[in-house]
Amino acid sequence: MDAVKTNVSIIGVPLKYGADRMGVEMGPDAIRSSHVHQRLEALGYQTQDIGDIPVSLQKTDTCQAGEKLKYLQEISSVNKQLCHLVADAMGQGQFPLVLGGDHSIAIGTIKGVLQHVSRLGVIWFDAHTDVNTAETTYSGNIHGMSLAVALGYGHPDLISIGGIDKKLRPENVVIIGARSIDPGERPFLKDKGIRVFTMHDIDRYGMKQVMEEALQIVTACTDGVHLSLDLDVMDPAEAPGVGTPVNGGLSYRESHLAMEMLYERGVLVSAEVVEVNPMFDLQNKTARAAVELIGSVFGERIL
Ligand code: HAR
Ligand code: MN
Ligand code: MN
Ligand code: MN
Repeated sequence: MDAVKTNVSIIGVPLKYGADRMGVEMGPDAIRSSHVHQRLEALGYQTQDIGDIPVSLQKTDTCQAGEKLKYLQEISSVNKQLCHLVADAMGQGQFPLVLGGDHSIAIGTIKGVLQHVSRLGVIWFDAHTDVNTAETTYSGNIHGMSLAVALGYGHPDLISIGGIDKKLRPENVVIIGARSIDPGERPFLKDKGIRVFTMHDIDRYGMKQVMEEALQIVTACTDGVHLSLDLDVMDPAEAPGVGTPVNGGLSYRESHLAMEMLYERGVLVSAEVVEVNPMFDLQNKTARAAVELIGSVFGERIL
């Protein structure tokens, strides 16, 4: 991203069904209103906003009690469209910047990127690990399953998006900032060998060392890296506007250091910023933090 300033294609995905909680569908507009375009243009990028993917409730009875995966039809339909749009943007040489919406949209984003970069690394910032499946989920919320789906595990309607053969390899994925991992997710992470840098690791080794190791892993056998940034990775004091806050998250500066180091490495091919929920936000603090972090991802420096 460094030498030539890529064109950035902004794609809004006002999806809330993966979280089954209202408010997160306002995320794309809150981020736009916090001047994401101006921020990128000030850094020398050309931006193109392709607008929001239409989200509709397909059936009123898709979310009955006892249903394992809530709103499966709605979520797979939106992610199919997103996969196409991301692949099309990349085909035109643009950098896709996807604004969520809940984290189930990582399915469509990653599947779209995989059409162009099959050996893809993923750096996943999140308080959660999002590797549930129908067998392990307590909530039935698909935003807690999107990383598993991108690795090829989950409902056939989801793992088939963009082609069943298009999937991440676990050795090319890292999760950073985790502090809420469900019992059923633990064996999955261990069996697949996914490297998780928990908040404990960040406390103990510092963000600098964690990022050095993480970047080593996601770049070793890949041709590009996708950033999946769930704003709940930040401490709720810094980013209160999320649907599932967990205490003990990243500080404002730790978050920026991570994004700055990611930019310096020059390996990013795509990014998504998810889970900003204006209904729980205070004075737009979380949407603003999201845009400030996007600035760092694209090369903004203090001096
Ligand atoms: N692990 C929980 C579940 O599967 C919570 C998932 C959470 N929330 C997110 N994703 N924002 O990172 O329901
Ligand atoms: Mn297409
Ligand atoms: Mn998440
Ligand atoms: Mn999360």
